[in-house]
Formats: sequence, structure tokens, C-alpha cells
Amino acid sequence: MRIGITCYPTYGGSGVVATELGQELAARGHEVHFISYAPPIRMNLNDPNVSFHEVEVSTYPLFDHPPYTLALATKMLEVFELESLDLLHVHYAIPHSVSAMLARAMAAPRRLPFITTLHGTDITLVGTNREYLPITRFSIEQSDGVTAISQYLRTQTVKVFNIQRPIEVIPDFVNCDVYKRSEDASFRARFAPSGEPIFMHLSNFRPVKRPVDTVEIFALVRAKMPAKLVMIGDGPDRATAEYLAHEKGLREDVHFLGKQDAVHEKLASADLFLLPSQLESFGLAALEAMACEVPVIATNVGGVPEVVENGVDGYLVEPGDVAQAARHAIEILSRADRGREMGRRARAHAKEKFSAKDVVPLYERYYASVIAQSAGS
Ligand code: GMT
Repeated sequence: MRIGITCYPTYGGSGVVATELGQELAARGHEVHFISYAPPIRMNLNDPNVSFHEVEVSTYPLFDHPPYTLALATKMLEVFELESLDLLHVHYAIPHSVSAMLARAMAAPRRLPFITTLHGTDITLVGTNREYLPITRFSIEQSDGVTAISQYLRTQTVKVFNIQRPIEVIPDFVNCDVYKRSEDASFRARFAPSGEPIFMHLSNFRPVKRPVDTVEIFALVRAKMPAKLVMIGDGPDRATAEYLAHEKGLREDVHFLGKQDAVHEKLASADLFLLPSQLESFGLAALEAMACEVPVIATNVGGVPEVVENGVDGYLVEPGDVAQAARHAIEILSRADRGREMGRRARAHAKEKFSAKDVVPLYERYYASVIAQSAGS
């Protein structure tokens, strides 16, 4: 198949899933064309089946807000015509599905079906904003296919938008051949030279991720035992989290690495992963940690319980309950095996339910059914 994929190329789960999906599809022989304003961060341009088409948005004195949505629609049409795309797959509803809708209309009577994958905040935050709700609903209804990354997100979408059409649940996935345990001695020597357990957090540091709670949890643990915290990613709440670490006298113990490539290499050396989000439709970062045999302490919100089984892969706590999260962390790390067995169960669970080799074929089958349906309509 020839597939056009549009996503946010920046740091964020939806862009990561879109890119990993594109890479996996390319490895399975499909031709994948990423269409966005910048190359997605995890994209491998060395793959002959992958190409990137940049959307350029020209400015004009009248444009206070250059119309990216229109430039994207035009680029989608151009790529469809040049590359004979069979399908567009857009990740994150706003504004990508609106652009795809326009591209499909411009392509007619030729067929350019599009699938929208809902990731979370496009429904739970942005989509519920009154300014975007009607157009989000309309673009979901108009899509040739719609997928959601968890049962929770499907239920929310139906409820919030009163959606009548079917929505397929295809979960986030992880490549378990890439995300696996492989402790890096130099990473340990750098961040935990005396063998301290390494806590890790990975996110885009937006308020919904509550990175400040990560530091709070760590501070409570650190008061009881030696430990180190590695914070990966960047975003609006990073400065507050860094300030808190400084205030608590933890500058030597908390390391902010900013945006990183090859996060699997870092996760593979962690002992415990913290994801204290206010809301999470799936929690891809938690799944990636699990695949690396890292137990997870996360919040009991949204789709997270579909991913992390409480007491098995780690623990779930209520948002903001940093004390309970710290108690669980101390309990895991005080075990004779420092949580290794729990980590192994987490990986087994990740492999069994969310392995790329099982989930990517679900997308392939869904693509084929949407293309066939569009051809028949
Ligand atoms: O909110 C984010 O962290 C980014 C957002 C995105 O769309 O880029 O992430 C959402 O999509 C991820 C990939 O499907 C999910 O794993 C995250 O749970 C989801 N985030 C939220 O629902 C807050």
C-alpha cells in the first residue's frame, strides 16, 4: 500500500506512535509518505520505503495566523497525485483530519480515503474546547475510518461528541526487539555511581503530565533511601520541576536531560518509571518502560489501567497522591530483587498485549477494509 501519514512531528506521544507505525509499515514493504511541517523526530530517512514531504506555510502581511491547515490540505493532495496514495492516515484530529477532509474533496472523483486516529488530548482537552468541538465532531464523522488508542478514549469520544459511527480501538504498541532490558554501565556510572536505583520520567512536561509530582514523589523516597531521578523531555513545566528539585536540595540527585534520541537506551537502565499524569488516554511512555522490564508507578486515570495492571506491572495511585506513590516506590525497591521480577512481568505483559508485531497488522487490516469500503461507495 502507499500510505500518507500526517502527525505532529514534535515531542509527543501521537507523533511518536505515527512515526513508529510508519517505520513498521515500511519494514513490512509498504510505501510511507510523512506529510508535516518538519520531519518527525523518530523518523528514519535511510529507509527506502520512507519519504518526507514538508508543508511550507507562506506568510503574508494579512495573515496574523498563517493557514497551516490549508497548506497541509494542498500538500496532501499534491502527494496523493504524485505518489498515487491509497490512503491518508492522520494522527490527532485537530487540524489534521480537517485538512484530510479538504484533500479528499479536492481529489474527487478520484478516491482518497482518510483515517483519523484519536490520541487523547485532541478529544479530552482540545476537542472539548467550544471553539473546536463542532469541527472535531464533524471531522470524526466525516472520516472514512476512525481509531482510538484505548477503550477509554473510544468511550469518551462517543460520550463527549455523541458520535454515532463505529470507532475501532487499536492500542499504542511497542517494538519489543528495540525496547528491551540492556543495562548500560556508562549510563549507571554517570547517573548512579554508587549503585543507587534510578527513577525515570519521560514526557513533554505539559501540566497534564504533572512532572512536578514526579519530583515530589522522588523527594519523599530520597528522604528514606539513596536514589537518583532522570527526567527526560522538555516542555512548559520543566522549569517549575527543576526549581522544585533545587528547592528541595536535590540538585545532585535529579538530572534533567531535556529531549533525547534513542530513549529506549535510557529506559533500559531504569529501575522504576514514574508517570503521575492528571489524565492519560493510554500512557505510551509507561508501555515503553514496561517493555524494558521497568516497573511503573502511574495514576489510575483514563486508559492507564488498560496498560498497567495494578500490583502486577507496578502500581496505580490517584492523581496527586504523591505520598502513596512514594510508599509503593520504596516497597518495590526494598524487595530483595529490587523489583526485577515485577519488571519481567511488565515486559511479558507488554509483549503479550501491545507488541508491534501484533498491533501493526491490525492497522493493515483496517486500512484494507477502509480502502475496500471507499472503493465500493
Ligand atoms: O498528551 C501527550 O502526552 C501527547 C499526546 C499526543 O497526542 O501527542 O499523547 C497522547 O497520545 C499518546 C500516544 O497515543 C498516548 O499514549 C498518551 O496517553 C496521550 N496523552 C494523553 O492522553 C494526555
